[in-house]
Amino acid sequence: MNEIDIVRAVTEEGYQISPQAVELIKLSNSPENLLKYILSTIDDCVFVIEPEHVDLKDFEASKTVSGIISGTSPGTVSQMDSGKIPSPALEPADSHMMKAFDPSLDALKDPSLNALKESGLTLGVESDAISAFEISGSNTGIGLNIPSSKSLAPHSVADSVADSVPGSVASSIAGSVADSITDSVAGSLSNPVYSSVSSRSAEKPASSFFGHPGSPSVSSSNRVSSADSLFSNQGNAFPSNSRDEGVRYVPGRNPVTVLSDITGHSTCVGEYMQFVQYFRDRYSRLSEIIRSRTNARPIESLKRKSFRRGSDGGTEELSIIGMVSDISSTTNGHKILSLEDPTGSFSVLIRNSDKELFELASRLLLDEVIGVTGSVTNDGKLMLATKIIQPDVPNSVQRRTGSHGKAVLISDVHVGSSQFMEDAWLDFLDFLKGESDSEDMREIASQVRYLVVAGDLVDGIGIYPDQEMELDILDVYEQYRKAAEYFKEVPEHIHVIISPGNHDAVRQAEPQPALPERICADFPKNVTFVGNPALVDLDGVQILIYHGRSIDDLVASVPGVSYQEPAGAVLEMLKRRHLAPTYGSRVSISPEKKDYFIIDPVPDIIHTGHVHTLGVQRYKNVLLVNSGTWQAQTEFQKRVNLMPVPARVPVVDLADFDVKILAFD
Ligand code: D5M
Ligand code: FE
Ligand code: ZN
Repeated sequence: MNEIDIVRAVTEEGYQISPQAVELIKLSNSPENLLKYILSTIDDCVFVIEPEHVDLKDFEASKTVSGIISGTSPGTVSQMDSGKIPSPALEPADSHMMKAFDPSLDALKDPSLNALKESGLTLGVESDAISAFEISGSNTGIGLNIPSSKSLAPHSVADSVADSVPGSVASSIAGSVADSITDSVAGSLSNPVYSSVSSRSAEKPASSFFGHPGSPSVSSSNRVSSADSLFSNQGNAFPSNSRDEGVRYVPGRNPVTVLSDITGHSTCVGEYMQFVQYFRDRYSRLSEIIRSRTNARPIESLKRKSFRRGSDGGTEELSIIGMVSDISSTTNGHKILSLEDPTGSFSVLIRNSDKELFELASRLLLDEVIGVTGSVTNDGKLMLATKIIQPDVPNSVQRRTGSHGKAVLISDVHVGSSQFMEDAWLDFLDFLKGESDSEDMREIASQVRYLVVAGDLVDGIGIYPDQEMELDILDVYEQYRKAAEYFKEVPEHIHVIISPGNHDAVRQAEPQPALPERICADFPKNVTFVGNPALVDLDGVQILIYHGRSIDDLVASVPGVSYQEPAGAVLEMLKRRHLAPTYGSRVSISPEKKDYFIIDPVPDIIHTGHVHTLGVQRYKNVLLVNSGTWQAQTEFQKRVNLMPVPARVPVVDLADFDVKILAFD
């Protein structure tokens, strides 16, 4: 059990832990059991586990412990961890380097807060006072104008369940579960096994990402109930090795290491606890990234007066990290976010007078994980935000260097479609074979080491209504046989990596595993099949391959993101460090143990497709490429005015990340 496992296991239970305590636990000859023991016996009012809570007596230390404890008094945050693991239980309130909330400044510029002042209430600030300028009477208990059906109920699992047949898990969950189970050819969505899974999950309360009890009022406990605990429900409480699953090395002149891939590792059977565990993994890993930049506290602690008061008794600013479970607007046009962490949920007010903050809040998506800094009202029910922090990419992120040659990035080939542009595709194959007419093209071709396909290799069958009207090849296996023939033309030294998309013959729920053996068998040896998404190392350059179905969601919900500039959507993913932030929209997400959509580590390249348009952007040393398509405009695309960019190929130089777009139309 390493440090990360210990910290994760602790935070999943709603606690934090000091590095000294982590070191002590590591010294035990049975760290897992020791940690379970600590977590099951620790006093409820403790937030930070310190060395004093670690009793090695019954969990014999394998090494001497004296050096660890001496020199650091319990509760002192060492240099190593300062800013990472706050110890609010032991630090005096005034030691936090936080800006005091100054009601005389921003707050008074806000007309609604002026209204509040006029209403005779001081800026102390009670949330009841806020209700003086908003409509009161909702069932949130804080008097704000949050639509009652949404109030404090997290979006994802709760919403999905909400509109389902009573007593069963919502269609979106059932769909993803179903897909997870079948692992087979797309289109088998009506398999009866799904309904039995849904009804098995039916009795469980599902109002929370983290398995909080079903009631909209937040539990006073700072941890999930023992029935929902990972420790009580799972044989192995610590997913310690899950992170290493899927590492696969494919040697050769142009080697490939598959670093992260669901293929062969799907654990999902669709039980309620798996959704809870999925969201916990998402939260704990994304919050860890944010925690390196802000000193956040567990949400539960905001409800304690002592934690939200400065030394002078006034309101001080503090930070929390939560998953966005609801976004709503007040009648005065302010925004209310509901944030949830493993210890509870909290409402956050974003005032529209703070233009920059409000603009950022307008781009937030349900289920993304953010940090928020602000001051809490006296009754401990509302935070007035002054800052929103997304996980983002550190400025210091370095590009991996020292590689050479070129990687050709394509997607959305759609073999089998009557709109498949075979002539252009054959020209492309000629280019790869070094048979282009132009000398320059032959020179580029001679440097190509990798060809990466980000999904929709074939058009498939039954993906959209009336699709068969636009198919040249009606049998999906025939489509793959045709594709295999094409790939036999690609020179052997070029290592081809194929990842599936929503038209391919694997489960529709993401993460999708690699194409099945029956299909792969027809392809030549230089093809490596991976899942979707997949993080792959191309001889020293890390590329994250994702088909990009979530781009449809991002275009629909983030202002300024469009199909014409698809790399902009990928940029939004990168800022959230997540490939599919919103659960339950167009992307059907299977609740795996590990959240495969988290962008960690930061890759050198993110390669997406799906929307059939081309886009290249750079953001803090990360190259974002959305490759186009080999399919001309379909009837559907005509109807929605989607102009595809076919037969254009981005070629990335692996030494300097320069991108050239080659045209084959
Ligand atoms: O998706 C190509 C793009 O077109 C992607 O943005 C989805 C959209 N699309 C295409 N056909 C449909 C239908 N029938 N309904 C909804 N959205 C559609 P691709 O995955 O390549 O088909
Ligand atoms: Fe496509
Ligand atoms: Zn697609």
